[in-house]
Amino acid sequence: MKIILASSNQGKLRELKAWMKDFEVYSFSEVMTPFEIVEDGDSFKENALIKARAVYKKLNNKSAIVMSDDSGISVNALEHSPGIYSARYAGEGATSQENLDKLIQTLKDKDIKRTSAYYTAAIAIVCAKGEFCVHGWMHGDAIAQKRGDKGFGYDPMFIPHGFDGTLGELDESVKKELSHRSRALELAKILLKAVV
Ligand code: ITT
Repeated sequence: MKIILASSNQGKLRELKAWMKDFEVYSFSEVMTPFEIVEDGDSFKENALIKARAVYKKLNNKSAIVMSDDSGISVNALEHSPGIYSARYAGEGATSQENLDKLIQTLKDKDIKRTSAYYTAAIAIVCAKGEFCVHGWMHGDAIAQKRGDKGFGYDPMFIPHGFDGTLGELDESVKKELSHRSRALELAKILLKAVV
């Protein structure tokens, strides 16, 4: 089964491709000229559907199956921000390093060293059978420092429940087992089997 991933985020693409070994997976930039998708939804679900829909429409191939991932980190003490704004927390066009630094600085400004946080992933599938969306979450703590260089995005400041290290320090197998993305993917794989 051939699946097109509507994402330009290299960290996500690496994880999605590694975790979907039993499927033939391509990023949309491998099958078409990449184009800008405006993510102006009010939820992870809406933004995931906007991305998958845009790529499905552009492919103009009824039998295509397009999958997208909209995700982010939410810090309870910051009224659940940055949430859906995780990719542009430090401003439009900000790098993941700038977003990470800004979240650490925001915690430091509030004198917070460690606090509850969670990641959310919404995975959307758009194909001839319709539009679908599933979610996954990972809970833990955000800390006001970077530790480790594994993973991507906010991983160096996130400690999953039950561990001492950040996702930047822990073996990648831990994230693969526990993450918001893998939990959403487990459900997405069930959906995929139903839509082909
Ligand atoms: P696409 O829309 O092209 O998929 P994006 O980076 O713009 O890429 P999002 O709008 O979903 O994707 O933004 C999610 C941001 O949240 C992303 O840029 C990361 O910084 C962060 N994020 C999401 N999942 C993460 C994870 O597993 N580990 C670390 N950071 C993550």
